[in-house]
Amino acid sequence: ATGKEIWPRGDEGTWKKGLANAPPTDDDSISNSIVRHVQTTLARQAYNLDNLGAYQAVALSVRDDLIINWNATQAHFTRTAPKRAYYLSLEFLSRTLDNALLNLGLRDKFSENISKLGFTLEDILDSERDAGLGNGGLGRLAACYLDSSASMELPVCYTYGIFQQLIAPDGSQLEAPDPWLKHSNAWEIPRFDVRVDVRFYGHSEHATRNTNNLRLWDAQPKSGFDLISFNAGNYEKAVEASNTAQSITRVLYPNDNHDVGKELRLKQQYFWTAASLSDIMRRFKDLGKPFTEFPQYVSIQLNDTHPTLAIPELMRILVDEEEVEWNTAWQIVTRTFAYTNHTVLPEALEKWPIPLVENLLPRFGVLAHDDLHVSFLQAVERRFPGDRVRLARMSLIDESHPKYLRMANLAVLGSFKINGVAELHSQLVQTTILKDFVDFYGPSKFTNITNGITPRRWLDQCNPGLSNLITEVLGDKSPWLKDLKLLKGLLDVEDNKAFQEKWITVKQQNKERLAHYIETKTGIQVNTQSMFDVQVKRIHEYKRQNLNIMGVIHRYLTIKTLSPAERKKVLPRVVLFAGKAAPGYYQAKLTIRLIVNVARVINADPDAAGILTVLFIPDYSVSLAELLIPAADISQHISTAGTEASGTSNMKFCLSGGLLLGTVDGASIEIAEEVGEENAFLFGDLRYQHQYHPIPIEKRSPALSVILDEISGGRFGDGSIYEPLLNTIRYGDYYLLSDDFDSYLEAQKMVDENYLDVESWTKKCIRTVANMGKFSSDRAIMQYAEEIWNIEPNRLV
Ligand code: T68
Repeated sequence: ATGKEIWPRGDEGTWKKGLANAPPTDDDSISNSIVRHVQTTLARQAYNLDNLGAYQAVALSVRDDLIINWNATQAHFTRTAPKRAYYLSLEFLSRTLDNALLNLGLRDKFSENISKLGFTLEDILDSERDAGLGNGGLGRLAACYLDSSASMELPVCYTYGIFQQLIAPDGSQLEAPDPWLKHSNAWEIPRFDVRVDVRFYGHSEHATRNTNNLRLWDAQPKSGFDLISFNAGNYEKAVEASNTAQSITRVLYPNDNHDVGKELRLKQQYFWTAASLSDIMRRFKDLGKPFTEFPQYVSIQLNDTHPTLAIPELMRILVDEEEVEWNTAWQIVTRTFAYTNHTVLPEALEKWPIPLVENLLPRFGVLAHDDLHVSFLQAVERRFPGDRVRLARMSLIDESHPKYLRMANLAVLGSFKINGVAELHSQLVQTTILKDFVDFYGPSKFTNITNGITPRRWLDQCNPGLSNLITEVLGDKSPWLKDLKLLKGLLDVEDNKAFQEKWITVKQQNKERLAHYIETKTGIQVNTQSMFDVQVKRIHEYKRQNLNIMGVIHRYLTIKTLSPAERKKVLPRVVLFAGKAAPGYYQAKLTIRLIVNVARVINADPDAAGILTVLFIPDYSVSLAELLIPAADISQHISTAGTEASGTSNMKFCLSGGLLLGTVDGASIEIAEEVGEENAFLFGDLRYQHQYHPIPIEKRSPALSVILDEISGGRFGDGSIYEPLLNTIRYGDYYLLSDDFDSYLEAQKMVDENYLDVESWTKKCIRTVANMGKFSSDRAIMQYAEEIWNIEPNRLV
């Protein structure tokens, strides 16, 4: 990097002969490489190789190919020294192998070679554990954005990812640890050569750097083992430092859209941001430029407020370590950071007790509490003299007991751009939680970038049948996968009968693939001639799985009133739920229990047999999503209007030709705009202000009231268990179920009626897919690049 080293050492020809310049693609080299990894890397032999071993060997072979490309990319970046954007995220949700094979264009070749070795690609792909290093949409978004960009580096690593979900005999959720790194992770390349100090309290811990496009950090103590204590017979003390350090990266906090405020979480946030910033700083210093040019070479995107400590950390580095003058340093910082908000829910906005911050990170106590805080308040006071209430709202500090540091306010203060993740959400951010800041800075500091999803994973990889059919119509597959607006070409054939037939066949095959999975996992057979109705996402009151299950009960009670002859005419439905509840979220766990027990009663009732099946599929994950989404006819996104920032699974379902049943919320609004209002089932209106209900439930929604009584009365097992859940609806109804129940049933009726006309339904599905181009994460990431980071594609040729 200094340009002074002579390369290569020794004989250049010898080096060059040994270097691979392109991934090996001929048949023999692929199988040879797999066999070589079995033999030497894994030290195993053909006769005792199982799927897991074969997976590891295949993954390592693919990794060899990736590394060749990756090295070339890095060399190219070093040569051209472009501005870099860094996406700081505490979460990342993915699986790698299939994605890598597809992106390298080597899937078919590997598949053939794997068969020659006596395995199947499917079994091998199934052996990969999910990197469940996230809770929900926010973590998966990071993975979609990484896919859409070759120049991002993300700092996340946990020993235990999101917990594994089990369902107990009484229907409750149980949590088990997810040791995702149990079998060494082929996608990690340990780098022991670069170390970064991360200091807490008066102690410090050490980190090793693992290098990949996804940057993973692991905490290690400065000295691993205290030999003096050990020799003195104090074995616990001997490993104490080691355990304390390693516990930092041990587990993912399993909350989504809820602030937990635990010290270990604050440590994690600081650990990852500090390690990443130090890495960013090292790379910048290699350029030999003055610090005032830092923002010309670096943009840092904060994925929610979780990595916001990076703001005071960069101040600390510049002022304390690099001796940059305070105002200059603040200029640099505020031209470097941008902040993405993912929620307006008050309970999700992060705040840290000041005593905790001061104890763990003494320097930040001073930075945030005194310097930044005071000068900011003075600026607000100058702008709005005497407006004490406004001052209190905008302050970095919530002056309660104890005092709290408000992370969103800090993120806004330290960033040059703030964005929401869908049009409506960005409007709400600017008119509610950050309104004062819009008044203060002006609207140009605030913007919208609607989320996107990667079509490589969420269409080509998870729905190969549909991807192939689309390619039949549009020609070569690489153009439309990179420019998703080309899907519009499908409109030319929407009336073509043969095409419609093929479309229906693909959906049918996807349903059968899912039904097979369900039968193996749960023993329950589903009628694949049914409409598949799916709601999969974190279990949360605002997402209203409760509304869905109440609707299911309504459907069931209606079936019970029909004669056997009438029942024969009912359009069969399979209603599928999946999702995890935060372990400490009592109401959400009760919802799971209710769903499981309602499902049991309905599935055991001969009157409903074949026409209504309800299932809660345990342990929702990215790989389960890949199976469920392509099989759906309809998917539900029914959050209380104004609460779901964007939603991204709504995009995934629509891109797989499932229609949308949803509220006027988040990105669903934009999806309906794009695909045509007549092709989506939106209901309710925008009422994000909570209204207090003095009117009894029997008056607000008689239909809903009946259902609450059925549950109370014990129709689905001991009703008293569900009283806390039922009471939140009867009294208060914060999430407005009673307001929306009747229009929800209306919308469901429309769905049923529309589904009966197969041809018109199929056309709706085709039109939906054809108009989903906007929701590619390629579009989203290019917007970040152009409108926020000011970076350009820097292609390796
Ligand atoms: C989601 N947020 C939004 N948060 O709920 C969703 N929270 O509307 C949006 O589409 C998605 O972000 C992407 O923008 C989350 O997933 C979390 O998972 C989370 C994690 C920790 C703390 C708080």
